[in-house]
Amino acid sequence: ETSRMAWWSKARFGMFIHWGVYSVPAGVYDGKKMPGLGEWIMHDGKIPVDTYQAYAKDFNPTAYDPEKWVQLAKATGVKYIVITTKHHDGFAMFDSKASDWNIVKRTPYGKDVIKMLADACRKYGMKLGFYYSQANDWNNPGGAAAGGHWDKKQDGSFDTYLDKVAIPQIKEILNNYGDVAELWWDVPTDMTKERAAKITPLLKDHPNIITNNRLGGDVQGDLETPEQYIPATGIPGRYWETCMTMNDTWGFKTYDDHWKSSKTLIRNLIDIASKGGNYLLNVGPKSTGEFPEQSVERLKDMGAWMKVNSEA
Ligand code: JFZ
Repeated sequence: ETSRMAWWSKARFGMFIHWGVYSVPAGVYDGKKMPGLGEWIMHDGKIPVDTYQAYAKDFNPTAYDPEKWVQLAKATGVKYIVITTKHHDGFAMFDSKASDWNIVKRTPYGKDVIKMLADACRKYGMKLGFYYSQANDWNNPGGAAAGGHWDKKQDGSFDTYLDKVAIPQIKEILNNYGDVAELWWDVPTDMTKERAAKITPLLKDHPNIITNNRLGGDVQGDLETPEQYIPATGIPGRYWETCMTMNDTWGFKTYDDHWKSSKTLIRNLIDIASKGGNYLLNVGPKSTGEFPEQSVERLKDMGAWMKVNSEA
């Protein structure tokens, strides 16, 4: 138990990456700047399934260079990366046999960006974890939607969705990309104990994976996940990881200019480290495959601070 968590408790600094089809509308629907999170645009705009799925045709991240991402993460002092393999829009960023709603089948790009990132991480000795939205899925029929469905195409049985889409996809991400450092479940809408109990056994052949506390059905996991804040006195007796955005959104929005300063981000890292937690700091890449320049600038500033302050 302790040794399994050893690398993680020393890591202190991780990079969260929220990337998906939502980087195409990038916060704008029907000519309107949508309030709220970039990756929630389909839900918040009640965008019909067919309309949303058409965005995938414009998702062509030809500038995606995962080695560049990993090298920047390394230079920043980041010890692990956690990327969205599937967010609530249900879009698989990997080659999935369980659903056609994936990057290989539905985009002009046609490549498995998770595989490419996993290869780059292996090459540079970066640990890689996967975010997977196990319950909310607004495109695969039967998937949960916080607040309910808005399009008939979403209708179906949640249990069938779990059996036919979520569970097979969890097996895919666990088995097809090498070692998975961390599994990041999110938003357990409709997840009962019985349903969660179908998922936990999938991890038994992967004893080193670290899991967060958002699977649902009272499963505690290894990590608490304070979101967008730093617990005043840490979380005694539990491992914890504060996840935080650099501006106000996780998924890219063209016009979100509410960036935290590099100084604030460095101070957050120090504050979290001093309280025994990890900082999972988010980047929301553009649909081109590039990090926003404001994120790059902040990561470079953090890297410069890390370098100066790690010299003996
Ligand atoms: C979730 C997602 O809905 C969101 O899009 C993003 O991926 C974020 C990291 O996680 O949002 C949450 C989940 C839990 C809380 C708040 C927002 N919470 O427990 O306070």
